[in-house]
Amino acid sequence: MPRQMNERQMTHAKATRSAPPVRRRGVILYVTLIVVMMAGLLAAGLSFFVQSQSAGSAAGTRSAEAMEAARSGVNLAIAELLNPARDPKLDLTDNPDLFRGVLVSDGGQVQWRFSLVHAIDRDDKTTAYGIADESGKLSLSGATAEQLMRLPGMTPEIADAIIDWRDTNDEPRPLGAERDYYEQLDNPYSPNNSGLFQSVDELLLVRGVTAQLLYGEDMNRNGLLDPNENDGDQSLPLDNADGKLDRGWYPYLTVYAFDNGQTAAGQQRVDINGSGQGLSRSLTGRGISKELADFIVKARQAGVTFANTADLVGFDEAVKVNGKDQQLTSPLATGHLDELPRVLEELTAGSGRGGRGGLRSGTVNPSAASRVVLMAVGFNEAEADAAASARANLAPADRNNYAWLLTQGVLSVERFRELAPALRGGGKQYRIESVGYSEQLGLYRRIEVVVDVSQGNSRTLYFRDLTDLGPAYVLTGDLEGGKGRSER
Ligand SMILES: [Ca+2]
Ligand SMILES: [Ca+2]
Ligand SMILES: [Ca+2]
Ligand SMILES: [Ca+2]
Repeated sequence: MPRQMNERQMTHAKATRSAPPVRRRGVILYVTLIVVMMAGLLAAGLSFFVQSQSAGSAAGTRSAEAMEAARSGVNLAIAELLNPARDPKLDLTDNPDLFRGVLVSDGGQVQWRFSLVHAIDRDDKTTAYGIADESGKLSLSGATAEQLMRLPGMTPEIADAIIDWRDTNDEPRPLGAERDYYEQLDNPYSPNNSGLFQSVDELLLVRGVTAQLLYGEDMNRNGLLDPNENDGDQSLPLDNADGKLDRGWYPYLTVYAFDNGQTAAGQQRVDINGSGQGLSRSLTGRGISKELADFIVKARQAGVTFANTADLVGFDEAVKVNGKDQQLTSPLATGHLDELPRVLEELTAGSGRGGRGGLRSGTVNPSAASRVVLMAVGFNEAEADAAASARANLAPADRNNYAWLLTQGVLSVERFRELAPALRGGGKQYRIESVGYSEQLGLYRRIEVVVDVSQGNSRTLYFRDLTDLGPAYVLTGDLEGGKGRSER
């Protein structure tokens, strides 16, 4: 049986053919799409295509065009993420020149554009135009009860219930809830008990978690306090009108971010707890200085096991080498931190967080984490504020690891070593929120996609149509202030 295109794919083909993107970087992707679509067209038969096209209502077509504009934004983001020749200085997190109001089709009377948008937690701004790194969120599958407890509004009962929901046993924690609780409900169900959350929304099944706690007052999910979110019960949502936005837990949690134990370039990190002849060569092979490599090898020979790569910083201890006491001092110390970014990027300290195990780690990337998340993993308020200020001026390449927390004076050496087990570098899972819109028509579609690019291609982990929540962000022209109209 020939594969037939559905209406959406058809409109996609039409929009793609009649509306080549203005920006060149989108071209290759579009070529791929066109090839795929043409293959589908041939299989489906041209007559079917023509017939359906004329049957579609104008409104439906417009809506589909808005969706295609939004999808073009996602395609551009993925193309940039996968571009091996991408300039490391290019800022993908907040780059209005690249991601705001990008023209995808110009039919004279009607233009279609997209903007990539997300809430950002920085001293100087709250909205960013670009792609969000999912590694800045706390992993629901890896968070400890202690970390969960630091989320605003969390209770010990709920934190325990979340861990119980996830852990593979049926033994309730002191304040938790397991199978026997869920199975006696009026509409009984079983706890997850697989070790891994499937979605953040799954939290709603956990005892004590309400929509109010999970989603807060931010009904349109833009991280901004909109008028209806601060007028009490005059309009939905039912907020407390206190002039502050309760964002709930949703923006701080993820089930998608994981550390696969690889460098940004895709190489497995070198274990500093390794041994033997090969260790020194492996280290210098990754650009580690002879001096530091020698120190690591010596420490290993003396029986030192490092808990974390951050423990290389300021290491200064008496050890026994061949039965003799010797003071071992790391060359990596305050004033000599040039290699720290490379150390954090290229090296690991055994018992790696690789593979699916990475999903279970409660580590976050401070370059992308909000203050709430930083505090959840142990930063105090002053440190979280200092981190938010420092990273506003960070070069994009410096966000790949967390050396800046030390080199920019955000943390002391002691605190850096203390917090390092909860920290990680940049990830390969990204959240792309794209609004496709036409100012002339006042129409938009808004979508949210999470992609994983860790395998060298793009895998979609999550897709959601957010159109019903409003455009939510300042786009351009008529849609400014979120006054756009949606048609579906
Ligand atoms: Ca359990
Ligand atoms: Ca809002
Ligand atoms: Ca309200
Ligand atoms: Ca409020």
